[in-house]
Amino acid sequence: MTTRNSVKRFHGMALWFALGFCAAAQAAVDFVAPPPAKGFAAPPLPEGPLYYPTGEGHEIKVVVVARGLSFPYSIAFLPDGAMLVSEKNAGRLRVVRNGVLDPRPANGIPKVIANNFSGLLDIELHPEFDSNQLIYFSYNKALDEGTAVAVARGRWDGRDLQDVKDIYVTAPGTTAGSRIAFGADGRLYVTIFGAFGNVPQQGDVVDGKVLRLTADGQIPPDNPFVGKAGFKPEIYSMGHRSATGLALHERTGQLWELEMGPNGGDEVNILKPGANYGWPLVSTGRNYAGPYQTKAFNNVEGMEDPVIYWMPSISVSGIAFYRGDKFPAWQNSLFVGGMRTGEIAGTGRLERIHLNADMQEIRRETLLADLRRRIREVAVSPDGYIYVLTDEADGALLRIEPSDRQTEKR
Ligand SMILES: [Ca+2]
Repeated sequence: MTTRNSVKRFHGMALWFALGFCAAAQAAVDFVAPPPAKGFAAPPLPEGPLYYPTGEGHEIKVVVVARGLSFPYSIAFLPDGAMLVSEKNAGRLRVVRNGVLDPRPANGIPKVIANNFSGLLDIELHPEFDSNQLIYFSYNKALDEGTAVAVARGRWDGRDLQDVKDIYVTAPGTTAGSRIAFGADGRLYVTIFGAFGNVPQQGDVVDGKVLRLTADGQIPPDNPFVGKAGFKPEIYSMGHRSATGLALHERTGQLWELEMGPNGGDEVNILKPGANYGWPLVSTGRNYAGPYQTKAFNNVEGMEDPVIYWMPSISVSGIAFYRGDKFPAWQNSLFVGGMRTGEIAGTGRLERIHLNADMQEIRRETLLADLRRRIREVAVSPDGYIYVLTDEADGALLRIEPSDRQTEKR
């Protein structure tokens, strides 16, 4: 069952009930989403740079590095300064060298199954890439019995991926999205989306979970559910809706998880072994038809509360901590991409969350909202620039730099 089909089926059910053919009409009301807003069209991206003021007082410059990317999803930085970009729907791995997009996609990506949430997804370098050249990626693949989420790795030869093989494949029957990241412990963390039904609370399926694997795709013996009846041993944490982002905070070693709620209830969580993050039993958000998802917002026994949340939703996508020398006022800020705010198209943005030394939110600001684009990914390069991807058929790679023009002091 694909997520897209599920949505269609809910709409079909709603129509059927609304027409009065079923005595259980009341039960279907929750699935009747109101008609969507018209939203905002995106103006063309200019040839030249854009300049913006920011809440901390410094001006930034935004440059279009590459265009024509097909629904780009993630970014990885190579030590030689090149960048890798995954194109979700096209299932291609693209390379940007010296600020120029190579027209030739890299070889080595297997055939992917693409829809709203699936395709070629996240890319990560092995922590010891310098010595082993290993690159990991997650994608959706067709098995004989149905579609699955897979994590694969290959060796980067400077142009292409060699010796690509799957190191982990879910059971068939899902087209869920995924993000991957290496933790401070050298383990590979894998998110599997789980927006529909109660699957995030079921220990015998991986949907709606964060998984923890060795770099070879095996199950570490110290995983929290190893040997526990009714639980898959690869599960690290549960109760996640759609975990669209993972970011390692280098100073603390914490892994921060970004999670998309429905109409409200987008969350940032700090991952802990064996913890339950609540979905669909606890949420700060409303569902798409309007009612609150749950009575309980927080402080529920046995459930972890988010450290940051959004109500209404900004449709969260990528997540990254800032570290580097280009934006001193943004040191340790958390950046989160948003694709749509408050259920209105054309309202994507980049959010910056200012954290104190204890990693608590003290203020936040919205950036890039006037681009009117869905921001799919945010990533900080080793040299301290911030890159974002726009989620479009003609998607763009943008770079945020310190301003280089003389302006009047405000
Ligand atoms: Ca939660």
